[in-house]
Amino acid sequence: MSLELYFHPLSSFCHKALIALYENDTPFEPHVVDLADETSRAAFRKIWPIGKFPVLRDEAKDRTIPESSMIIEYLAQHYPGRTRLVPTDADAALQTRMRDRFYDLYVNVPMQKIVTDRLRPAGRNDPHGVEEAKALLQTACGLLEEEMATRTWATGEAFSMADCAAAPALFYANTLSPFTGTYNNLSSYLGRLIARPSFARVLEEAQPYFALFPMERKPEITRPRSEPKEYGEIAAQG
Ligand SMILES: N[C@@H](CCC(=O)N[C@@H](CS)C(=O)NCC(=O)O)C(=O)O
Repeated sequence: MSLELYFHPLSSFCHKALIALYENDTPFEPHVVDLADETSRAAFRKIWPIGKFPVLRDEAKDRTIPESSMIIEYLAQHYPGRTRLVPTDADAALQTRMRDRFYDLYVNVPMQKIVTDRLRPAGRNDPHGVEEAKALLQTACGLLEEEMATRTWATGEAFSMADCAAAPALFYANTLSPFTGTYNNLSSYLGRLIARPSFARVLEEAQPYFALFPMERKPEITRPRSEPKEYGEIAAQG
């Protein structure tokens, strides 16, 4: 097996890469990185000194690929499958990359800021930064809510890299402030993402780790009961 993925099952950016791998049943060797463990962290930093995951290692081509979007671009180029993660048409590819950037920078990053602030040592929190992140997240969700009124997937009717980015970002954002009632189109889109077998598998594998998630309320996956477009909402348990 030539591909290895360094990741953590709770990490939203790692979910994004895992969805892409599972979409095309791309074989890879998983390496779970435990940043709390000195040996695991040091071994990972030898592979990628920046220390952020996911990182893909391709032994056959002797390539190390960091950054979730670059990993998906690399897979689309070198290990394509039935789901075309990046369209071949240049304009469609641009739309996909734009949506990928939007979900990463304006949904995932502010969501992470809000969540990771809870992990900071007492007295070292950043309330101003968290307020800014909350405002950015609301603006982004408002724009996406309008956009998703007429789309099945992030860029239209075909599942792509942009949906790999959207799934974990929206999943965790919904645990901070549930979409139902406020962002109904986004809520339905999230339901479709959760019903997608690739993301359902990622969430199932993350389930044992949710106890470590620094939330007041832990996320729980509610499976679609009949019509995937309408169900699949996330409930939060107290
Ligand atoms: N731009 C990067 C972001 C990666 C990222 O922020 N990963 C987080 C986990 S979701 C991480 O490695 N956190 C550990 C740390 O910052 O020490 C990507 O798209 O892969």
